[in-house]
Amino acid sequence: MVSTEPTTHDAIVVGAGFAGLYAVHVLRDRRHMQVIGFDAAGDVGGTWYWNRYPGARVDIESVHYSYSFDDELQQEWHWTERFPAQAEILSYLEHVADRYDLRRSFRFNTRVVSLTWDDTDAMWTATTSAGTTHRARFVISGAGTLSVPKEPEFPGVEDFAGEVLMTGNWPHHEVSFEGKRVGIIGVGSSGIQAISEIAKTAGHLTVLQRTPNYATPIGNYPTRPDEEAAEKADYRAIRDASRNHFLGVPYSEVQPSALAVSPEERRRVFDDRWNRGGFRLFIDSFGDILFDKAANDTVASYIRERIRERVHDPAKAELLAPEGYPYGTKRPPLETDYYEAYNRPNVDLVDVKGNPIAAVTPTGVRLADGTEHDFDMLILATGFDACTGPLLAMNITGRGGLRLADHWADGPQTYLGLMAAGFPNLFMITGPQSPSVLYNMPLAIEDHVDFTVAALDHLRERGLDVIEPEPSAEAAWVAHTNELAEATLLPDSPTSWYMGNNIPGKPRRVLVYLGGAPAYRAKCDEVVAAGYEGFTLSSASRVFA
Ligand code: N01
Repeated sequence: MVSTEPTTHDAIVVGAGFAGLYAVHVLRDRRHMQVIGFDAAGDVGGTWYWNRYPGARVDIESVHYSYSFDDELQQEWHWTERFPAQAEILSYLEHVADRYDLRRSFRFNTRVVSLTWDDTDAMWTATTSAGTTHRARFVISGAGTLSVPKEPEFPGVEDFAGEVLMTGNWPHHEVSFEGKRVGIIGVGSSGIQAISEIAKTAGHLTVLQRTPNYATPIGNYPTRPDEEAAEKADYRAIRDASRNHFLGVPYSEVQPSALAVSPEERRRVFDDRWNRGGFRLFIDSFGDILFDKAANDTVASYIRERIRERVHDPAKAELLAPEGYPYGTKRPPLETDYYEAYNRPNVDLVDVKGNPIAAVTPTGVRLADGTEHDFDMLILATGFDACTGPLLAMNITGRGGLRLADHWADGPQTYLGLMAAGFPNLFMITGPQSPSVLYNMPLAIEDHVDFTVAALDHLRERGLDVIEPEPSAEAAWVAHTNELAEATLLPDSPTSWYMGNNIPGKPRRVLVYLGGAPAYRAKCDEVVAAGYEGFTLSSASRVFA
């Protein structure tokens, strides 16, 4: 029997990925708070627990994509590759869980199904999929940004006779593609990584592509001992440089404008960044490619040219070369041998833009013109209900019965991308309208958790225990994030989860803060220095007695 009596804690933490693990560590071990964490997964790992499809790997160098909060941890951990695969990142998070004894504070296989604020005693109540209820004054959501896979939108998918697999919720058992006819829908970062690997063993692989992507080489290589030693010797400087970079990686060779240099110099920069890999082409070539269409055209046409060089069949190359939307307005994927996969005799490419998928049938996929493609296995790499999806999935109700779903009916409304007016003491780590996915996630997470803990300290030192944004501060932040987006080319993308328009019916609003991590941190520092400007701080006992 599950007890229906609520248990009471100082804080509830949602998620056991990078955010939840760090939040539990800090609140429990440094602030000695009584904390309970929940995760729907069977163990720690978050994104890296669920996304275990073939080819899944990080696309920020792990010297940067890792925790910075403990120098011993960053010194002792050894990455085997520059851009490690999912299994190694999961091992890292398991190591973190062991090292700080974090698992004992979590309940796994337990999803938070509702979160309700009680105005009478200023407490949150969480109900879980296990039928338990838990109360706490503070809730820290580490539910993630890309953790709710997009619902399949293909009629008949439940009648498919073979296996349907989702990249964002990949099975834990070994999946063999040997001799199978595999169909895959989606060529975002997940699809591109999966296609490159699955092509190697599938009997036949058919890629159903709607919008071709601007994928560029990741440039992965086995860890070089001399490079690792040099980085570890100077880790603090590396972390400082990362935190002071727009996107949280310490690249430092960006030039102001693609239009201010000669075509030869532009080509030299593009070649250099292409060959060195990572996000260098995107964020360390020219500073205006996300802001000026003419500048963007130069890099877009460069990438098209490089794709055409790599794909032997000119018809396939044409289909793979993206046209009609600017580079970087959809999140740029990084790849290894992706375009070469299309040179294999067992790989076909089908355009489903002009001729969309009409239905999934028991034997495969039928397109609008009636063409049928038969498969033994269908893979959905169709993306996520990004940024807002994981929060809305928790059925959050704030002050006076205000539902988060209603508050955000026209798009997210937050202050600093961390809290929402009417939802006191609910901290959304890497929430919508924060730098989140446009920053280096582990650092973005640490910054948000540290801000949260400092706010709790500030409250405690003053005998207070409730913090929430003022509606006017929230409105100003929403306007600011929208203005920043309007100044970029992002709204020009036909479908991009950055803008929420990859999900039918979702409001088209920018979901990330585009001012860059340093400007964001400066704003947070200003808010704190001004005594938590834009927040109302109060005492549960005084306000609610
Ligand atoms: O999802 P996506 P993702 N019919 O939304 C297609 C992170 N990530 O899981 O573009 C046909 O990018 C859709 O087509 P279109 C990273 O931040 C990181 O790949 O809408 N096609 C698109 O091609 C990334 O950006 C890594 O026309 C349909 C694809 O599905 C984010 O996760 C690895 C369709 C979805 O692409 C999401 O990436 C993996 C339909 N009805 C992911 N619906 C790293 O490397 C959707 N599509 C760290």
